Formats: sequence, structure tokens, C-alpha cells
Amino acid sequence: MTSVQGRCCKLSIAQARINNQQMSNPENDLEAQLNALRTDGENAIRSADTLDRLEELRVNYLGKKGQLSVLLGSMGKLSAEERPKIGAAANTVKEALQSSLDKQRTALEAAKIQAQLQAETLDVTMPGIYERPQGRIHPLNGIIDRALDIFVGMGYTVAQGPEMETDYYNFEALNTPADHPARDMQDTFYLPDGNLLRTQTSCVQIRYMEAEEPPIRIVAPGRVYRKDDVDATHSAVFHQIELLAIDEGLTFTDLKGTIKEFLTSIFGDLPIRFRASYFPFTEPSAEVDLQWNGRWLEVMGCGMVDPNVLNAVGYDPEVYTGFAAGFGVERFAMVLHQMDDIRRLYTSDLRFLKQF
Ligand code: 2U9
Repeated sequence: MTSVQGRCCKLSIAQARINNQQMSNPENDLEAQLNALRTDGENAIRSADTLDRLEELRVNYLGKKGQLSVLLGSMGKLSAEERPKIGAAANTVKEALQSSLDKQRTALEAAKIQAQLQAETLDVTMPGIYERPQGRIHPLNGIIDRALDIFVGMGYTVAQGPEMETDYYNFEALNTPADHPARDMQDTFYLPDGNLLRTQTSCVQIRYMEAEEPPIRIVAPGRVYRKDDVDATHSAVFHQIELLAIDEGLTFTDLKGTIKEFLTSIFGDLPIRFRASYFPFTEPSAEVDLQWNGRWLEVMGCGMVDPNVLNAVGYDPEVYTGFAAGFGVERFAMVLHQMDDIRRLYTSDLRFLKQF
């Protein structure tokens, strides 16, 4: 309240000045006081820098016990003719002060909002306060992502299926009956109910062919299982990607072109060779070798889908032919990243994984 009182003193000086000049005439006196009040009030209101200060001024000038009321209280001294004139002048002063108050309130409110906006502005480009560890793609997923991208780019669809399979989908439908010698190499984990953990993702292709009609272009990534002793290059659980194309008129040339395109995209334009091999589900079959750092490295298996497999899913092998190929994701990761031990891919040691 000190400042308001200070301003009252200032007004008193103005009043005193007017009083001294026009002591004799009450009308002049009041009119001069009203004018001084207006000038003083307008100046004070203009320089009010907070809404609280503005409210103080409103009460001080226009409140019930404010300066205007006090001045009007002395109207009793006026004659009947003088009163309406002074009353009108008082109204004008009241309106002028009220309008000044409104104007200043609008300005202060706008400034307050502006200041608030300024203070609360969120710079989304500012670096964070807390350091968040940057995640990265696991090298196995990195290979899977790249391979799927390449095949999807060639028009293939990604297909997936269960890891627990029946003997039929994992072996029988893939031309590997119970007494087939290839079962030895693909021994796996058997469940009490007779189901097993799949040894390859080829079962996904069988399920897909049963559900769809040719033409087919699919790529099946997934986890597979083998009864293997674990060492630096073997794991009982690993990942595989297999592709399958079935159509009228597909030949070994289509297979070679597809594999060349895929291996070039992954390893670069290096020499490759097809070496005759055997798989129960393809005929003829081949291993694909890649010349890597001057040495031939076996990287894929492939072949033309055996007519027995096509028969098993109800496709006529006289009408349709197809090719298939598969590779181990771990082997690709180890070759590409020069890893010495397959087990490093499964132990989630960040000191190792952060390198990729
Ligand atoms: C159907 C018919 C044939 C998929 C094929 C391979 C050759 C192959 C191995 C590479 C290394 C598995 O990960 S690995 O151990 N795979 O050599 N896979 S042909 O042939 C199929 C697939 C589905 C219906």
C-alpha cells in the first residue's frame, strides 16, 4: 500500500495546487480536482506493471471509498445548477479511468500470456538431460532383415509357421520317410506326444502350399533345432531362411539367377559355384560355394523341388516345377562379421554385441 499512499500524496499536491488557485469557487474547485484526478489516475494506470497493481489503482480511484467517491462527497457544497455539470464531469472522469483500466488490463493480460508462452516453449530439438542407451539390431536379426528385404524386393512373401511340428510336416511331406537315412543327420528333440521341434523351416512351405495354389514365391525365416553337440560352429538351436518358388516352367537357371542376385546383394559381386549334392526334398540338389577371402566357402543349399514333395501337397509335377534354397543365418553372420564362436550370438554380452 505504500506506493498507493505515495500516489495519494502526489494527488494531494495536485489538489493543493488547484485549491490554492481556485479557493473561492467550489464548482471550479471540484472540476479542477476532477481533472487532476483524471490526469493523475491515467498516468498511474498507464505505468501499472502488474494486474495486482492495476487492481490497487482501481480500488484507489474508483472504489467505494476511492478518490472519486471522496470528491463527489463534497458535491453537497454545490448549488442545484452546479451539481449536474459536475456530476457529468465526474462521470466523464469515471469512464475515462475505467477505460484506461480496461485498456491496461488487456495489455497486461496479453503480456502475461506472452511471457507464459515464452517460458513454457518446449524446444523439441534440445538434447535430452538423461542419456538413453541406444539400442541396436542383433546381428542375427540384421542378417534376417537384409535377406528378407532382398527377397521381398524380388516379389517374395514372408511366411512363418510353428516351431513345434508333426513328423509329417518336418519329414514325411519332405520326402523323408521314417526309414530314410537323412533322418540321422536331422535328429531333433521329440516331445512326449510324438511332436518334434522342427529341423528346418521347410515345413512352413509345405503348410503354405497346402493352403495356396501356384504361382508361389515365399521366404521362410525362423528358429530350427537339431540334436547337435554344441561347439564353436554348432548349436542345437539356430536360425534358417528358406525360399521356395513354384510355377509353370521354372528351371535350374531361375534358381541360379535368384541365388546369384541374393548372394551379390549380401556379399558383393564375388565368384560363386554350384556343387552337386543331395537333399531328400530336392532333385537335383546343389551346395552353393562363395569365394570369400580367396577360399571357397559353402554358404547355401538348393535344388529343384522333388516331384514327390509336389505330389504330397497335391500339385501336379507335370504342370508345375519349382526351386528351393536354404541357408543358416548364424553362418552368414559369422562370415560377414568375422566371428570365431557361434555361442557369442546367444549369450547377450553387450560388450560383444555393441560392435555390430
Ligand atoms: C520345400 C521343398 C524344398 C529347402 C532347401 C536347403 C536346400 C538347404 C540348409 C542350409 C543350411 C539348411 O540351415 S541349413 O542347415 N538348407 O540346404 N534347403 S533346399 O528346400 C525345400 C524347402 C521346402 C517344400
